[in-house]
Amino acid sequence: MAKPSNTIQPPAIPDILQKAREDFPILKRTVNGKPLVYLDNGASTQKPQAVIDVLNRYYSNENSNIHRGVHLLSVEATSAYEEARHTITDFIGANDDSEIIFTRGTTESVNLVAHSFVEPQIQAGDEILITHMEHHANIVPWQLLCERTGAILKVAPIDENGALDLEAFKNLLSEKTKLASFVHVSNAIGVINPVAEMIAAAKEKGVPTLLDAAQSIQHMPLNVKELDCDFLAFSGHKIFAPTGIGVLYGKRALLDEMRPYQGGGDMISTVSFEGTTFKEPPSRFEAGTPHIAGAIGLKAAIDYLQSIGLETIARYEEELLKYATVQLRAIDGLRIIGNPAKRAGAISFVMENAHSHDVGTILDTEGVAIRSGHHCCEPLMKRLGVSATTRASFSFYNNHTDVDTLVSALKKVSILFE
Ligand code: C6P
Repeated sequence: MAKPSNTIQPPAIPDILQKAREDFPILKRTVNGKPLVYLDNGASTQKPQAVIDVLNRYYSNENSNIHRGVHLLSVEATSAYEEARHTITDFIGANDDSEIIFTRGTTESVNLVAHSFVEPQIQAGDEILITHMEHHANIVPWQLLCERTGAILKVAPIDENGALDLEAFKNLLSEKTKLASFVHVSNAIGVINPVAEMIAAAKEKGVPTLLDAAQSIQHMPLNVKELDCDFLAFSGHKIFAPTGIGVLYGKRALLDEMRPYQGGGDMISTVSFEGTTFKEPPSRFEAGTPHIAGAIGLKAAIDYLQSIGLETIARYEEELLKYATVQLRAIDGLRIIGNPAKRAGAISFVMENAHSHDVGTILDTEGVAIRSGHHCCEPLMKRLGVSATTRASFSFYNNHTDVDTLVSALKKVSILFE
């Protein structure tokens, strides 16, 4: 069958994004003697100099524990940490800072909701609803919960293009559903879910929702009040901030009713051997010394992102993904996996005769970093009839030259494995 044409104009790069690329020192390095082409942003994004500088400044000038000391360093570190929380409140449109809990990342945020919100109220025979395209972080915590409680995990189906069956999702919501937890943008195939409709349908049935925004928060503007989700989770390292820091947003009324996730320092009001009382949210859910530098780095990353503007980023990335999709489709032996109507962040594909790990290794020799494997989405891979894919995942600092380098490296793979 003739391959589709690859005639498409490269997207124009807005000046602000052209300049922003210069802010990422790592993008100037070489890999295997070739300029780095970083297309593994779904796994983790690179860090701008502004974030690196803030971390350096924090450790050089303010490093201290928070909420504990009366000395100046502790006061400064505490106020920087709490300012970071406030930045996130504004960034996602939460009502106030008490709705923002710092976690280690999306995974921990989901586990926190499972332990502290769902588990105390779920009974054998009750249900948790997810979709077939979830990351393992939004599958396994629910399986473990079901094992502990006798609850049942329900899975909304998707079609062969990777699109959610919205009607089936709606039909699976019932009075037994204690939570609907679903991904906004699939990390593995880039499909954008109709989350506004999913949340509205859940609300209609009185079902609380948790939105996994790990792969959307860095690509499009998000507002929790407009979405009206009950919980939202994301990871700092996928939004240009350090690893080990993430966020769980929760509506204050729900957080108030929730039991602690972990016990320890800083989350208590009083402790005696007879019993302990707990602080109000968010402190109740932040036991022990948190990742202070991580939170401060996350604030710097969000400030940086907002100085560019997520609308600009979303518009440009959409064009870049279109350009990449057309170019990739024209490569002999390459098949894109998942063809959603709306895509963000990632394109996944397989190559005839070549395992995705071999593709990844060959691309690496050309300086191109992509991810290969099941992308922590084994059920999704199985549904789409593959065991693994090669995934190119994009950020605003990628440009059409990156895509062209990927494409020419893939043409070499195609010839090699003919
Ligand atoms: N996806 C990827 O390469 P953590 O590991 O907690 O920061 O994020 C987990 C997670 C949850 N949901 C989605 C949609 C995700 O994409 C991820 C992380 C990475 O796709 C690493 S597996």
